[in-house]
Amino acid sequence: MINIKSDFPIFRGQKDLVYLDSTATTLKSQSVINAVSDYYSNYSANVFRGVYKISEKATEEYEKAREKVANFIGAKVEEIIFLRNTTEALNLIYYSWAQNYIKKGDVVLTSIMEHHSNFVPWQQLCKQKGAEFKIFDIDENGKLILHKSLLTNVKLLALTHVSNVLGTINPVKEIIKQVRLANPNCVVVVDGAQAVPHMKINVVDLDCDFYCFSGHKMLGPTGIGVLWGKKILLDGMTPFNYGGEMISRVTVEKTDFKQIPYKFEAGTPHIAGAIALGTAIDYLSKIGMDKVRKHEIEITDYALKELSKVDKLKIYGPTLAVERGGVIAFTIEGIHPHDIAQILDSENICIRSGNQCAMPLHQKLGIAASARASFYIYTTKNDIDKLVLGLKKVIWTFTEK
Ligand code: ALA
Repeated sequence: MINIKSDFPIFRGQKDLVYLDSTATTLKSQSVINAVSDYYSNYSANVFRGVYKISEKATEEYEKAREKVANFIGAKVEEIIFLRNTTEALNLIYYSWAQNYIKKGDVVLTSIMEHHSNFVPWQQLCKQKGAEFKIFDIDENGKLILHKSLLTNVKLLALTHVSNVLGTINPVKEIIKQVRLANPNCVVVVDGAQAVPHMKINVVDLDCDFYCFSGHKMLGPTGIGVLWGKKILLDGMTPFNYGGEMISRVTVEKTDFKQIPYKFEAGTPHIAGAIALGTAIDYLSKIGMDKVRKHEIEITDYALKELSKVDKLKIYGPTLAVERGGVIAFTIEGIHPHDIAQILDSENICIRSGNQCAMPLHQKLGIAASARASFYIYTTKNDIDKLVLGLKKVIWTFTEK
């Protein structure tokens, strides 16, 4: 069981803070904060543009970060594109790949458990192109129902690796295998926002085509995210943004673009963000992703057991901790999730409430909103105990006396 709260300065100022919203964004370790501060304090020059020492240092650190990301997910360095977040990565695929390749009559397959970021672009794409929008449903345990009939003519499969609501870990590798058997030319996009921070990922082993994730959900700063794509696809794609540093030559008549990844990184990037994401990866690697995952299973298992003892509380998603990430969405009969979150906040306990950016899933579950507690490496069993006590207060508040 990991207890590393002392590495996270937020707990120094707020000793009784119970932070259970790591699915929305994680806290930042002192080392990550130091990396941001170090860049701005000591070498805050632009990358690729200067021939002076601090610019060269910035470029070197930025590219080192790209290497760390590549190693972390088993990818080639040139296939790592720094963007703002998962949403931007998915939109890049939508604009630069899907707009050119999806045609009338093609099938685009996704699932009912997607975050809006991996649902709305494909829904809109299908409307624009006259393509068919198909959706994997879920069973009563929040697992995908993998109907073979859905696999016919699939040109694009867009799937989340781990649900940000149900916590379900989808058998992505197996699904990709099946989809490729039925459709050898299918392109597979995986939303890894809730997976990369929590478990060892190897994009080559998964055999997807694109994999997207955000730095801020894995201790890194906000505003830095990653698109990984297969070189053969990225090479054939048009740039997403035009501007500085993504061109090799411009004349009045024409423009030649740089090679990947640079043709997709127009303008000054989030230099400090990328470097500090590299530091976050160092931090996670030092713990070891197996240990990160083991801790998450332990905490989730404990939370599932303790929460199931709370009166009138319904948990959504798989029953076993090993089948889910560190996130538990729940409702309490007769109490609105926003009220739950607000009363918990009065106890300094942070959870998320609302539709969790997954309205189609909530419609499927027959609820307008849910409450959600989510965990990371700094979450302890003591935090879960405080959550359960807090929920008892919530129920007491709403009980007629
Ligand atoms: N995608 C983030 C969440 O699920 C913001 O909370």
